Amino acid sequence: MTRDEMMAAVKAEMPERRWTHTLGVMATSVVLAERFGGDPERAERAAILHDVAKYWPTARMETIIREQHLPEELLHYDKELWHAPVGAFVAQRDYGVDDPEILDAIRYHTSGREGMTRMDKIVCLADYMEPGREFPGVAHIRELAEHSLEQALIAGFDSTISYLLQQGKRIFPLTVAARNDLILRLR
Ligand code: DGI
Ligand code: FE
Ligand code: FE
Ligand code: FE
Repeated sequence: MTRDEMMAAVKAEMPERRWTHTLGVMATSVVLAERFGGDPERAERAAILHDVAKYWPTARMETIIREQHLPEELLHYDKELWHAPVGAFVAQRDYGVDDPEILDAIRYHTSGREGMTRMDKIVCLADYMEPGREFPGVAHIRELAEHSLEQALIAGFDSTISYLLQQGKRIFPLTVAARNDLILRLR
């Protein structure tokens, strides 16, 4: 599938404001890949598809999680987490993506994971800091991202974890593992 075909198909899956967010994640992923020695074209592909399943009905995502043997543990955490692994499955099945790094960047763009690849980090951070994002601390994340992919991403996870704590929500273990691992490797 060409880049334009993929963009048109993804756009049709979501409301206008989510498509605008996707365009922001695409542009930011390219900038970050150029800044930090990643592959801009492949990072952009992952960005196009990263939220492809965001507006799927919960039941449809749950069915895929069960049928495709995605981690069922997800079902015991916030539904907001589900669209990422489901999106990776959809990218492969419906969009013909077979590049494992692109699929992983989609799969882990929400939770993060231990041992994040450069592409995982780029897409996850771009998702936090694309120009349309507004949340407390986003300006600081953008500043850190001028120099360090890892420090900016840690600040992103910190803000998500703080938010989840504040809301009294469960924290998916991969997010804690991702943050711990990034901090360990910084030393
Ligand atoms: O899909 P987006 O809105 O662009 O962003 P995303 O895929 O990063 O989803 C973020 C949402 O997921 C945010 O509202 C917080 C929520 N969430 C719930 N539990 C967790 C979580 N995010 C992480 N990283 N870890 C969690 O345990
Ligand atoms: Fe997302
Ligand atoms: Fe994210
Ligand atoms: Fe997103």
